[in-house]
Amino acid sequence: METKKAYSRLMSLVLKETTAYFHSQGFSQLMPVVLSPITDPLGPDPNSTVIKTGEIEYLGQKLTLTQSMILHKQIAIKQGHDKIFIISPNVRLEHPDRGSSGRHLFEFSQVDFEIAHAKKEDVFALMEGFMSHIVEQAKLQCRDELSYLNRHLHDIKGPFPKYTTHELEEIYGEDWEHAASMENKTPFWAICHKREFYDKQDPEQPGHYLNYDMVYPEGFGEALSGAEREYEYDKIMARVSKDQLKMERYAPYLEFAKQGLVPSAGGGFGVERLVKFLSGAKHVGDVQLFRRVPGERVIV
Ligand code: ASN
Repeated sequence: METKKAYSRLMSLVLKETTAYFHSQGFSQLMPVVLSPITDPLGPDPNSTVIKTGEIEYLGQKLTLTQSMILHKQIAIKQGHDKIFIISPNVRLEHPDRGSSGRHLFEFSQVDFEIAHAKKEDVFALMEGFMSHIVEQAKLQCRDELSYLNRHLHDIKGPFPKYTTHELEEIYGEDWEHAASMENKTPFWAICHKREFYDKQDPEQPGHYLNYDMVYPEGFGEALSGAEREYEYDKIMARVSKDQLKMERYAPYLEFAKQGLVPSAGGGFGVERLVKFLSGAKHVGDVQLFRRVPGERVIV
């Protein structure tokens, strides 16, 4: 068996079983958006190394390449959808230095989902069930591929441990992600990150956020990021202005927000990073048939 083929078989399994799992939980699958006047600002975030947002001009309109579908997810929920997921291509033009992290791509796909009126605990339960399902199915349906790749996967069962980022910083220092991921034997949740304006601030503890990352064990690092969302217009406007974002870049989204968004929670996880975890690949680019690694020239 070719190594590339083993990765592709695992990728195919992930796409099939992700779709099956989210359908089994009552989600509708939506089509992705690739070009839009609005996209996720991805910051301000001190850890972000996106050097610019991809943009094209078409018939006099400036359209950005999707960095994530978060804003469209909130608009879809406002339009009456209650549980949605999208396998969404994202373009993030990362600094070439990120090529050596083993975890960054400038073009990848994420499974982006959102649930109306949900809380973070609903997302925890959904994803804990998902992780246990996907590992079980990989072991069952891709036994030959895993054995060829010499990858031994442990069964996964929720609930996962939960730590605040403040606790993690105290134990491991500011760069806690890698050390904590190395030390844990199961995926875990890291709660409360200072992040984009759409992640809800805890009304009872200003300066704290109702958001979360799911982190893989064994040093595989961040798997998912998500949050309960800001949905009240005044709060969104205050956050957008605090982040010094250009209001006009978000005008169509802010117009929807003015008419009233619906409370929701959700998240997104990278498909390639999940395949990297399942296969034990060294670099996330290895699991892509057509590599998109920051700093490497694109062949095809
Ligand atoms: N998909 C993430 C979310 O739902 C956002 C992101 O990818 N930046 O919060």
